[in-house]
Amino acid sequence: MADCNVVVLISGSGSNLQALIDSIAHDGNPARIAAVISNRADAYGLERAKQAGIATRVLDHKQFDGRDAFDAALIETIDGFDPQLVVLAGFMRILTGGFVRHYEGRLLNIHPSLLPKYKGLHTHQRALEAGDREHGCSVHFVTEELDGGPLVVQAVVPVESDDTPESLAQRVHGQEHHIYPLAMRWFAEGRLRLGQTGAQLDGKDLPATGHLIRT
Ligand code: NHR
Ligand code: GAR
Repeated sequence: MADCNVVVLISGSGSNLQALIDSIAHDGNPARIAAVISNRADAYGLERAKQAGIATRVLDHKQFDGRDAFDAALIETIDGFDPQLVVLAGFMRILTGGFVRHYEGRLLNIHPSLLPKYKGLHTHQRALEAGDREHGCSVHFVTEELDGGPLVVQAVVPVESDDTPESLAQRVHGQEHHIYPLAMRWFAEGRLRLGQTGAQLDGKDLPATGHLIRT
């Protein structure tokens, strides 16, 4: 792929954004982050973007009359940067079908569970309450089905007997910071695409779990 301009959407601390920035600065990741957009003005990730010289925008969902109006404004802002890829990195607003279809095949999300387990929120607590021995994180193409789109890569994290939601979240985060730069790199290199039947890497269908990494 000649150019891969990326727009990153955040709502919070932006540690995944930082991992993407670092992989470009230090590991030769060929993607270029054109802008970071937050729905919250106080998101710390905006500071990380400014530190890295990346354009930032804030679009506060509370200033819009409903999800359709917010998503329409979001599309306009994103498309002003002409991205080949849009990356959700801790973005906490559910997106409308219209938004998701507009970016079909060029919209990635990272989710803190081994999807299809634990879609939605509070994933670490739910994995502990279920007594799971393994937990982890997933990168997937976003489709209209919330947290249900084709998987690109998953990292498995063993659960320890004395884990709390916080301690488990911390180790899962560590893996998120590996797999998101990896997925962005594959996309920027033109190796990753969304095919008719799911995600493809180097022209071959990925397994239903995506590329699986065990630590
Ligand atoms: N939108 C679509 N259509 N499909 C997906 O797969 C999406 C998506 C938007 C965001 C991230 C997702 C996650 O990885 C994501 C995937 C927010 C919520 C949520 O309930 C759920 C899932 C995800 C993100 N948000 C509340 C809402 O009403 C607000 C919660 C808050 O503000 O704290 O939008 O987990
Ligand atoms: C990450 O753990 C990400 O997987 C999760 O929020 C965190 C954001 O951290 N995403 C969701 O829960 C989406 N609903 P970060 O702001 O430090 O990257």
